[in-house]
This record gives sequence, structure tokens and C-alpha cells, in this order.
Amino acid sequence: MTSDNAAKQKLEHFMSGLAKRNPGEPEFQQAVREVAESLIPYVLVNPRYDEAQILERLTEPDRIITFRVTWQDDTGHIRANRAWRVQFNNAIGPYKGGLRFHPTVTQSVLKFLGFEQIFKNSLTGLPMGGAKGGSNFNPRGKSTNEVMRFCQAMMRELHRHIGEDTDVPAGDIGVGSREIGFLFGQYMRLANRFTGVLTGKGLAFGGSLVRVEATGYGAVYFMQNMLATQNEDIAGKVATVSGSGNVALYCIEKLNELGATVVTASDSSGYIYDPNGINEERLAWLKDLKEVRRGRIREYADHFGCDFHEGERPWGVACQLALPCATQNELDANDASTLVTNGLIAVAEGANMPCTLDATHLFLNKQILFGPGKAANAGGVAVSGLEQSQNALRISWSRDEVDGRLKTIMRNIHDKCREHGTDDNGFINYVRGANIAGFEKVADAMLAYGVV
Ligand code: NDP
Ligand code: 2IT
Repeated sequence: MTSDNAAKQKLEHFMSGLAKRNPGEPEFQQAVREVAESLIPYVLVNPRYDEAQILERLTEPDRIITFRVTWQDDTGHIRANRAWRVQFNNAIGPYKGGLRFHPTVTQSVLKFLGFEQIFKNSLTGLPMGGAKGGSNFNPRGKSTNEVMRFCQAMMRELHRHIGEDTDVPAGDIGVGSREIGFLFGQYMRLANRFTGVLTGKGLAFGGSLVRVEATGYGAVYFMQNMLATQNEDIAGKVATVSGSGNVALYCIEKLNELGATVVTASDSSGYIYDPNGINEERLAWLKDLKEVRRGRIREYADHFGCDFHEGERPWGVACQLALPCATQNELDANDASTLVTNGLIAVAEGANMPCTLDATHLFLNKQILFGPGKAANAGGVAVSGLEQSQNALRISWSRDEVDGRLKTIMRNIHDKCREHGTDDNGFINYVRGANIAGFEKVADAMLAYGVV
């Protein structure tokens, strides 16, 4: 049997076992398959990992805490939601990862996110394990008081399971600085401790400069590093961005600063196409719409007189750079093919797993520069790690200090991907590179611990 065939057979055997153990969890199975495609050939030539069953152990969370959150809405009705914290792996540091509030949140979604987080956090070079949490609570249409009551009710249970040396949550979809403030305030009351138990905090109470911008900026820094390998640059390129939340807004900001023209943004109702670009002034308006007024993207099109495409995603628009920054599986193989036909040269995943596995394969087969989320969007959790360091030291670094460290971390991640992902023909497969580089450190720590 050739080594290729042996790897294929082992992959299918491994995935069929995983599917049996995790029925009805398509997102989790998808995330594991993407990683296993890279890692199985690698463990076959590094049998110490296979003998210690590292892949099998890595794909089973350390624990999942699931609980009811009961709260009262503004009309006095009692509401019940379900919440989780998936503590996936703490081999290289305390559990770390965001909290997501969205009606589509399921255990499968949080397991995929927690699993990816293990590799992402390892790639940052900082001592952070992998976790994710959240709730099927829908923040849309809720008053600030309702959101506050929900966050307080959630923390009534969550506080027992987290701690600065145990598990440090942060934001994700539907959880921004407002929610982190409510969660942190409640943690302090319950634990009577002021400590860095959450990241993404406000600057007045232990937050780090540049954390708000970090994921979006980091994705663009990663894009810059990928383009440099082909003597290309961001200046003068047309970019499509999806989403208009935390990641998308600061991705657009950095792309503008570096001279790209960003022609799209979206939310779950559709996308806007602004052919002249979402310039600085328009971005300021969009930030106010999304961060302050919590409005819909359609209002941008109404205000600036450009096109709104209801119920559609932006991948039909011609561009050289694509940065999906909204949610998982928002870019499929048809979209990927259209993008390539229209002149795409590079993709940086600002969101987690925004490209389907078929789309990812298509990009790699066409030798497009493709930065997978666990590498390209690691800037957010990296600056969270820097927030933890500042909290532990009881100091605050300047904006330039944090941004400088972020740039260095993104360059290092890029270089690790290149080291582990370069094909014989020179093409850099960042997916394989990120998976192997992220895996090595965690797997070596697990080997050192013996059978635990
Ligand atoms: P936000 O809640 O700030 O924004 C999310 C954006 O995505 C909104 O525009 C939202 O539109 C859109 N969106 C959410 N769900 C869907 C859906 N099911 N279909 C279509 N559009 C959707 O979240 P973030 O910007 O923080 O997160 C975006 C992505 O980036 C996620 O994949 C997240 O996991 C990832 N990420 C976030 C990090 C962070 O630091 N925040 C770090 C690394 C990755 P609408 O308002 O209509 O729902
Ligand atoms: O997906 C992610 O990396 C995040 N949502 C950020 C996690 C964090 O702990 O800052």
C-alpha cells in the first residue's frame, strides 16, 4: 500500500469512529476532518503521536458543562435558555476562548469552535488551552437591560467553572465589550475578586488597548504576510469583506489604511456593494450603525445610495482579496469557483470556518493563497493573551506596544505555517502548515504528561 493510500484509509477509519461517537454534530465533524486530513499523514511518519493516541484524545473534550439560564424579560415573562462551556484541552495553558450568543448555537458549533481554538491558541506561541462557550440566547431585539439580566444569570452558573488560571472566556458573535462588562461585573460580585477572568474588558477595568481591533487587524497582517511571499501588496487591491461586526469592521479599517478598496460588507439579511469603497468616513458611519445604533446593513445602502442585495452573500463581486468575517460555512465551493474566475489571489478567514471544506479544497487546488481561520484570525485571542499578561503584571501597555506585539505574533504564525506547509513545488499550503504547527506543541505537552 502506498503511504497516500494508508493515510486515506486511516482518515476514513478515524472519521467514521468520530462520526459514531458524535452523531448529529456536522460542524464538529467538519472541523475535525479538516485537521485530520493534515495530521494523519503526519502522525503516520511520527508514530510516537499515534502510539499515544494523541488524535483520539485531542478530539474528545476534557469536559462540557451545560446548564440552564433563567432570566426575566422586560415584560416580566420568565425565559429559559441553554448554555455551555466546552473545555477542550488545557495541555499548554488555562482554557481560553470566546462566548457566542446566537440562536444557531448548539453543542456541535461550540465543539467545532473549541477544537479549532486548541490549534489557534497554540499557534500564537502564548500559553493558552482551547475552549469555547455560549448560549442559544438571541440578543437581536433585546433591550440592554434584558441583555444585562441574561449575562448576570449566565454568570451565576459559569463563575464556578472559570478563573484566571483555569479558564478565561472572552467575546465572539453576539458578545462584545458591553456583554463582557456585564459578565465581569457579575463575576466580581459573586467571587469578590478583581482578577483577569475574562478578556475583552473595557479599558477602565483591565482591558487591553487594541483588543477591539485585534482580530480584524491581525487578519489583514496575515494577508500582508501571505502576499509578500509573492511580492504582492495590499495597496491598490479590491477586497470583499463579509459581516459588519467586530471582526469585519476592523478588517475594513486596516485594509483602508493599507490602500485597498473594500467594496462589500454584509449582515445576515444581505450585503451592500459600494464600488468606490467603504472609505474612512463611510466606515465611521457604519461603525456607529453597528456598534452604537445596532442597526441593519441595508441602512448603509439607503444612506449612501448604493446597492443592497437582500439575502445574498458578497462572493459574486469581483475582487483580488476576499476576507469572510461573518460566520461558519458562509462561502461554499460555487462561491469559491466564482471568486477564482473573477481574479481572486488571496483569502484570509477572519471568521471561524467560513469556507466549507469543498471551498477550501478548491482554493488549495487552484493554488490561491489561503489563510485558514485558526491562523488568520488568531490576532484576537493573541491580544486576549496579552491582556492576561498585563492583568497578571498589573500594568497596561501602550497602543504601539500591543500593536507591535500583534504584528510580530501574526508574522510568526505565518512563518510557522510556511515552515510546515510548503509543498515540493513551493506552494504554501497554510491549512496543513497551521494544523501541523499548532498540533506539535500541544501533542508534545500531552506526551510529556504520560497517560492522563
Ligand atoms: P459580531 O457579533 O460582532 O458580528 C457578526 C457578524 O456576522 C454580523 O455582521 C452578523 O450579522 C453576521 N452573522 C452572524 N451570524 C450569521 C449568520 N448565521 N449568517 C449570516 N451572517 C451572520 O461577531 P464577530 O465579528 O466577533 O465574529 C465574526 C466571526 O469571527 C465569527 O466566526 C467568530 O467566531 C470569529 N472570530 C471572532 C473573534 C473576536 O475576537 N470577536 C476572534 C476570532 C474569530 P447579524 O448582525 O445580522 O447577525
Ligand atoms: O474565536 C476566537 O478566537 C475568539 N472569539 C476570541 C477568543 C478570545 O479568547 O479572545
